[in-house]
Amino acid sequence: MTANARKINIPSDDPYPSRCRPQADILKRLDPVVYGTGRGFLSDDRLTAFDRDGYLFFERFFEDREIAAFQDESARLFAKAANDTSETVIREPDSKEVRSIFAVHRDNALFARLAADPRLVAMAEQVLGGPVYIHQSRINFKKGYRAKEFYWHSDFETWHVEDGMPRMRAFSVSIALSENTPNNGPLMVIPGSHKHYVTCVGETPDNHYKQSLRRQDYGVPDDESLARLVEQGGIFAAAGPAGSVTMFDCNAMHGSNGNITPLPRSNVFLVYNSVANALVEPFGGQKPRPDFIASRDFAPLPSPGHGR
Ligand code: 6CS
Ligand code: FE
Repeated sequence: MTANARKINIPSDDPYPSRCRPQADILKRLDPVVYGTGRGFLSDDRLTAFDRDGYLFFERFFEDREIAAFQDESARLFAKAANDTSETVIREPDSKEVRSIFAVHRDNALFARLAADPRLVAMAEQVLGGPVYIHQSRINFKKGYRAKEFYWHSDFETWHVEDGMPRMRAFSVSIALSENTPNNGPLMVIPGSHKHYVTCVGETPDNHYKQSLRRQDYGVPDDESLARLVEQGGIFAAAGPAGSVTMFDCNAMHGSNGNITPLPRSNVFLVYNSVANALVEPFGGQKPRPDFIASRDFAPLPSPGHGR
């Protein structure tokens, strides 16, 4: 359906309109980054840094023995997914190679336990200011040799337009299941980019996720806006050993290069959303994406309390 044929009914009071105008804009973020004010897992310095930069990096968050269990399970899931026709299995754009497996927090006991890890939930409740649930989870395998990139994007821009996430009150946790080196396509985040909302041009195709999870062409920033963000904040590459964790705000501009080395860059991503920010109708006016990408089970994760 062409852009003229479908009326895009963006709510007039939408503070974060995107993919509805012929030119890109950089709008000011209207939401706080850190909602909670109480003590919690993160120190005041860490909270200040997250508010300023939009991400935090923890070199060895998980012990080797913890990560070994996740590595074994992700290898088992990868092998099983080879011939799996489940919609949760996403393949590379130009091969049958498994690129991602979604909804591991929902479908797998070990990753469900990881999503409920008291340290992660305590961090999420502290930053998001209350009870949280998992909006999305996935393992990105980025096996070596021919793995393709994840182009620059703000997750929130997609989650707002295509999933109906109202405000910026969510963040992702990326857990390295293998060593992320400067060469094998580590996650890159633009520090400070979370404070700017880059609107995108181009109208979202129907069932966009069937393409975007393989290679994202819509909901990506224009070159000029991207250059401005990098000029202001530079680029942080999350290189670190297996077990390291990168936590990044839902609106932080991020991406990762392809991986042509023989060294896999496998990470598991967990997205914590505030229960107060539960999904409504997609702001782009289309039908909601399936549950395996954008959960509509808003039941809060058990709260671990707020010990540091
Ligand atoms: O569309 C999404 O929700 C997914 N796409 C990317 C590139 N990052 C967020 C998420 O995994
Ligand atoms: Fe993303």
